[in-house]
Amino acid sequence: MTASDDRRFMAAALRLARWNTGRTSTNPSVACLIVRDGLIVGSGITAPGGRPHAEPQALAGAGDAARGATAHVTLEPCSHFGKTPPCVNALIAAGIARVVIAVTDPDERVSGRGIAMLREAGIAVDTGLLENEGRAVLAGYLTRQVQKRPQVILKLAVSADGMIGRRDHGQVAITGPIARAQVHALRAEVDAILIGIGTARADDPELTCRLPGLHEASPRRFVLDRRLEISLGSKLVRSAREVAVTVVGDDAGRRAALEAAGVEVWGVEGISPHVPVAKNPLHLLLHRMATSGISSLMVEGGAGIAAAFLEAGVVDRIVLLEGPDKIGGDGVASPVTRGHMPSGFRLERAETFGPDRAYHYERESGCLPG
Ligand code: AOF
Ligand code: ZN
Repeated sequence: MTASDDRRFMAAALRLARWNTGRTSTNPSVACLIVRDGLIVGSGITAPGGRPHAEPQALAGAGDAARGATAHVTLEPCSHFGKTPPCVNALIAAGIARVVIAVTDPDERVSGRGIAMLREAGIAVDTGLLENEGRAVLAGYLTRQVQKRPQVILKLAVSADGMIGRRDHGQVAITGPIARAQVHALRAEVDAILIGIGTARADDPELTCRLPGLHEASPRRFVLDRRLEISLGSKLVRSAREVAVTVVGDDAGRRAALEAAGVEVWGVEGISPHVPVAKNPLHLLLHRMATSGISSLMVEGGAGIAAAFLEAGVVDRIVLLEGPDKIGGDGVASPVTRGHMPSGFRLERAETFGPDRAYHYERESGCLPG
């Protein structure tokens, strides 16, 4: 097989891996293609929920054709007995001759051992193929493993004059239905979504994924609400038993009522009004999210919240949606516009959704932890 064939199959594996992004719990969504004589004879993606892993599914599809074949895997195959036996053992037992890997696994139970075990068994291993692309696909998992916090994606929708809404107004439509559907697709890909109490109050949002068939992929919803002021009648609280809601704040009296409604309450130290505000409480919150298995977080609400995350230096990506209409004098200015982008972010791509545009920025360093 030529180097360009290797790239082509790895690119295909990376596209496949995106399929289950956001649906594999704490496990990364990994893809594996078994290729023999230039043909794909088996393929697998980490199953929703995280298991089985990609490799045994691909090997099962390939059957006897796996003997002497090449496995293209987006992440180093696992070497540990976890909830499933090591994928490395399965690859060896199936008689795979060569393994091509995009990204090595930072999980300390695996990290390098997967590759070493394959080589010890006489299998040729090539690593680092399309590594940067692989890191982008695995960004949530890698950020949680290495930085002990979720990958943070800041999403803002701004009017043509750089406003995110109208003062003392409910939801203002800034973008059209095509862009909105794209935002829902993004929601399906992340583990959690966060807004502030101001947005919860003004917009009464649901924050679920409402694309057909993807409701189950809705992210866990977080509201920063120091004094637990969220209304028990809000859509968020009323739907808490269907899609999880966590309110971050502290008030002994309100806590019980929220918990009775099925809401989880996190009194993160430093975010509580009773504790002096720590240097940066957002770091504590993100650490707690990572410990709870959250690998990716979309921050969707409020100019103040957006500014706080940017100030804390924890934003990895910015998705800026821009509508064609102006809001004018009573608008709430966005902390981020195309003309006013925080330093250190570069435009990665732009898309057109009907009358709207979407600009994707990524942090120049640190977004793809190494
Ligand atoms: C693979 N193939 O498709 C995935 C892998 O809890 P466990 O036992 O399922 O193990 C979780 C770890 O497995 C996770 O941290 C990562 O190292 C690896 N994920 N490995 O060989 C896969 N999803
Ligand atoms: Zn595995």
